[in-house]
Amino acid sequence: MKMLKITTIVIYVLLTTTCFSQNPLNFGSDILTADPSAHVWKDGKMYIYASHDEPCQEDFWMKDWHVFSSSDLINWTDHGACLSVDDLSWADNFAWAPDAAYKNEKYYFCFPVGTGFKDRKNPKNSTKWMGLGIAVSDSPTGPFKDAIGKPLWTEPYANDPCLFIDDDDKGYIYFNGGGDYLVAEMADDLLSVKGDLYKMDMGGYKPKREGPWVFKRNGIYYYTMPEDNRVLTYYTSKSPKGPWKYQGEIMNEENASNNHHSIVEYNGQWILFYHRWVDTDFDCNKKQRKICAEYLYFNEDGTIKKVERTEAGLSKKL
Ligand code: FUB
Repeated sequence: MKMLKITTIVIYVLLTTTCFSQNPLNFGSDILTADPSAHVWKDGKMYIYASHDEPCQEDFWMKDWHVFSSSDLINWTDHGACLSVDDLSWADNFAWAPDAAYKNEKYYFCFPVGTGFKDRKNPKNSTKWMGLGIAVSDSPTGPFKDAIGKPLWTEPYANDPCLFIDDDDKGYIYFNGGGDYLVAEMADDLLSVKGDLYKMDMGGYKPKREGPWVFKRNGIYYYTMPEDNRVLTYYTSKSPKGPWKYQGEIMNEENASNNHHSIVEYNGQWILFYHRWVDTDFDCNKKQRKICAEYLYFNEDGTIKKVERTEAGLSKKL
């Protein structure tokens, strides 16, 4: 009897922690992934465009990006590297948080990359520069080909792009770079910026932040971001260029670590993808980044309900 009880408990623990534990997402290997940019394309599948950490990385020296896809958000396929800095003539490092878009029956991959290095002890010796490139493919999984052979612009410094296509098919690029919250309208072919970078009105609140993510729901535009690089917060607006109204926190900070994210609707349910710093088996014994996901809910008035990090993630019953 005692044996039966123990076996039942062991099976229960295994089922709840192994089979039903979906965070971090299971990409079928111990690949280290961060900065998930999630999109649902016309085949109905979810695609994640992610940056790829080297094991035990120290200063975000990163070389390529991977694409993952899933039909049930539980079983994922790693389609491999969709682009690498080795494919570029103008940058050789910092393959950071990318984004993707579908327009003109093509898939566009917008990527931040750079050159040089950051001297953290003597910042005046730093030579690091980062800019945004644009690559194109006929397939959502790539391979993508650098479409213009140079960055979209060289000044100002830019990383963490969000390429948002509005319902009227106009494309906008939002990015991280300095204290200004900038956006630019993209040319119809998404291969250049149309007009000047536009400084958005953020309602008087412009904290330090990284990767913005913009989406639209029920006619409201949402500008979401890791505020102070760590706490997911958001603004809303009636226009893709603002003015924006600050609305507060989506997900709190964990271990003073960065938390890049994206928010997307899948079969009527909204999902938050984000990364978490987790223990791994790598020799360095340091926490490393892996992508996780949670359901996200809205209040009646369109505000976002705060999201908690869970082990179960998307395996929870809706
Ligand atoms: O992955 C490199 C950088 O770390 C990203 O570009 C930032 O958003 C942060 O997640």
